[in-house]
Amino acid sequence: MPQDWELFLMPYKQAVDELKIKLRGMRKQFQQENTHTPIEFVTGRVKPVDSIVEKMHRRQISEDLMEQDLQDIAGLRIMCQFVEDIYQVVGLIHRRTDMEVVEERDYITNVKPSGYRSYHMVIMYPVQTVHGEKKLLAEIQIRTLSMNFWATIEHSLNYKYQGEFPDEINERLKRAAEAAFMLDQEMSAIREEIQEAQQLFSYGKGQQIGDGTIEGNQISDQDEEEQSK
Ligand code: 0O2
Ligand code: 0O2
Repeated sequence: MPQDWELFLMPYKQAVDELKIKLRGMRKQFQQENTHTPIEFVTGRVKPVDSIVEKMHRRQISEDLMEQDLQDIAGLRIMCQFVEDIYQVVGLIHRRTDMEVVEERDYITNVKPSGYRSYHMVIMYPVQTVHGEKKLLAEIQIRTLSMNFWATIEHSLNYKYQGEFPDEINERLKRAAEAAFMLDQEMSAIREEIQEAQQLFSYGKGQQIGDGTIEGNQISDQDEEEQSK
């Protein structure tokens, strides 16, 4: 195991910070162009040391294979409004030249037995360090707000039951996963209507008025801050 975890994780932290800025920048660009943004918000984290050690034991990963086999030491999450947005984001990531997609897992088409849905991409990302370039793996999970709601709750229940849910909870979680996906499908069915309304709303917020001040600017700044979290 690394003697100095903080030092070992430094490039991973740098990767998460850089990727958060880049992915949030994509959202900003769509907003600036006044087109529907497929990215609602972005989060990221470096896997805590105890989780790294636990996963290595559980999956019997040796230390020399840690960086290659633990693909989510650097983890990013992109939340979208619609399922269609997920696939747009996947396309956008493929087209970038500053990261290379090395693996993809579509748990939307291939739903996990738990009911989990998300699109996972593993990328090779180069960070610049004082010792030169270091290429490392990062995992990007792309999901709708509804999928995120389900995954967050199921994940927190996991802490309580350590993956061994009582049958009734298991069944209810599966039903909840299907209900969450039905919500996604209903929203997709009226997507154009929703996007039209959102465009009108965001256009109204940034209107210039006579004296050059920006009407609704305060609300828009606050909103922007919330959304970028
Ligand atoms: P836990 O145990 O889930 O509570 P910012 O200041 O906004 O730039 P900040 O505060 O560093 O960023 O964090 P950010 O980006 O808002 O998100 C951190 C949280 O995102 C984490 O919380 C995770 O819940 C979640 N997260 C984001 N990406 C991933 C991922 O790929 N995998 C996992 N497992 N979680 C992710 P905590 O407090 O670290 O953990
Ligand atoms: P964290 O940081 O606690 O979220 P595995 O062998 O299953 O651990 P694998 O095969 O490398 O992992 O990757 P997979 O299954 O593509 O993705 C694992 C990550 O996806 C998990 O991270 C979760 O963040 C998320 N995930 C996968 N399945 C589920 C699920 O059933 N429920 C929830 N809530 N999340 C899921 P970790 O390793 O659990 O770490």
